[in-house]
Amino acid sequence: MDTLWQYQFRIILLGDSTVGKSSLLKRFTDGIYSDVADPTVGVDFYARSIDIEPGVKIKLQLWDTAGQERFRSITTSYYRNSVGGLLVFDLTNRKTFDHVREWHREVSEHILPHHMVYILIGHKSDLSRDRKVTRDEAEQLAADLGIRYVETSAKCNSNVERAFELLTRDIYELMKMGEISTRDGWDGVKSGLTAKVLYPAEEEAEREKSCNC
Ligand SMILES: Nc1nc2c(ncn2[C@@H]2O[C@H](COP(=O)(O)OP(=O)(O)OP(=O)(O)O)[C@@H](O)[C@H]2O)c(=O)[nH]1
Ligand SMILES: [Mg+2]
Repeated sequence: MDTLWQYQFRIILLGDSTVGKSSLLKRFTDGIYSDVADPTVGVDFYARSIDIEPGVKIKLQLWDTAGQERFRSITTSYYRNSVGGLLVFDLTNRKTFDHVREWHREVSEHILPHHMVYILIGHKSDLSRDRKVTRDEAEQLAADLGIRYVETSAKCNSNVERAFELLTRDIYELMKMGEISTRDGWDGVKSGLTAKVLYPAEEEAEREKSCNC
């Protein structure tokens, strides 16, 4: 039987081809890494759950997009239904860092008037000798965009869990504050069957109020 979850978040991976989006996802969902990886064709789908706090399990639906320009018409159709996005660049490839602002602008404009919660990922941190982007530069870009920055390596399994957990936590907190909510015709966030577990005290109070005896 499928594990029960309270919420489902749809998360999308964005960034140039070969930055390591699929490798990051395979490490996070299957715990595997390969030095040989085929470019993604169109869009791939992965899933994993995270226990965000006691009694609250979040199912992540993870959409892996092709970075190659020729698939852009397919990948753009997945932006709208995502609540979170990982903007990924390769720390050893300057161009991929320079393109992050374009990715951010393209996606943000596409989903207007709605918003997405992003995290900036500097990937392939294991290749420290080939680094072309400093941590300071990347942190500055993240600050300009108003988002978090994390350096990851799928090869060494460094910070992979942390990156997904931070993004999930940010979305969850915004949801608890009411800044993100489920809405008809949008698949970014969904409530599971046991969503009431989240606020049992409020539920109890509601029940007492509506009691006629
Ligand atoms: N050294 C190192 N190489 C990595 C890492 N992650 C991915 N790679 C390599 O980078 C190459 C591209 O990885 P992919 O995961 O296919 O990149 P992608 O972003 O999914 O590319 P597209 O599907 O074309 O958009 C592969 O040869 C991977 O083995 C990492 O953490 N460290
Ligand atoms: Mg890929």
